[in-house]
Amino acid sequence: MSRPNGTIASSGLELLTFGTPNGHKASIMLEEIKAAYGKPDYVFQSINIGENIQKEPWFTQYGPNGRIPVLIDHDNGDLGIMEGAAILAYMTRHFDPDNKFSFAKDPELSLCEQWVAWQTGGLGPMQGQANHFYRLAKERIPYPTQRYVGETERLYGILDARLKDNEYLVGNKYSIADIANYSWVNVSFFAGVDLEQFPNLHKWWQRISERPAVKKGVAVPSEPGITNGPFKEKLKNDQEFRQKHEELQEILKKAKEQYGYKYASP
Ligand SMILES: N[C@@H](CCC(=O)N[C@@H](CS)C(=O)NCC(=O)O)C(=O)O
Repeated sequence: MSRPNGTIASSGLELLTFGTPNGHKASIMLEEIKAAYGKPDYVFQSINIGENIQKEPWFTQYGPNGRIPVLIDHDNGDLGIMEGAAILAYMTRHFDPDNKFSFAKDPELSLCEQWVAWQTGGLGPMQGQANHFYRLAKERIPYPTQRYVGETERLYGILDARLKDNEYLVGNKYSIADIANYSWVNVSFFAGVDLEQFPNLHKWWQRISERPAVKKGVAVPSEPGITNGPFKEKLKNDQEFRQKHEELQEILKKAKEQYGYKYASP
């Protein structure tokens, strides 16, 4: 595929995205709305963030932060919206008239906003740093490794407690609060967090993973390798991968011991 260098549509919705949790928030929502209402359809472009396409002027014209995802509504003056949470809100406001994935009034409306904000301000940034220090950085540094993986575990504990007596995060209805948080929980193993430590959260993750629109959304722009499903398969079947995983887990364990990490949540 050639390198994207401009928009590809002149009407309807166009999503600029990549196979990451923040990208999945947007694509899952677009697929859910399409499945529930039969419209709108959308086109997408794969923005390889490793190639810095998201920093090019044609992209930052729509998403000034130079990060994916960005949704462009060509039918609304080519309006570009960055930030997964803002995309979820936009889709809700314009394309979810029956509040199938949102809420019309309080207390659910404010609680839904709360859990989306919590994901954007807490879970996403912390788990993003856990990814970086646990797995992606060129060197393994014990302090930030245990700090960010530990904080991600604390946040998973908050979700786990919330889901103890609730099937979904708000009002016992699947909503954008679940979509925002699911997209990150769906890549827990990549950040070094064993989801099975959190039984309520694990069941919630399984329940949401079964949704056809979620499966479709997670496969945009292409089938991912970093989500929990493929990750666990690879652990079973690929010896080299399993060895690397065990090494990283050992480094994490030692880092936690070195700094006296104690799991405490909530
Ligand atoms: N707060 C933003 C975060 C967006 C973000 O961090 N996107 C990452 C991919 S998950 C990205 O584009 N990284 C590439 C870069 O930083 O250049 C959201 O929720 O959408």
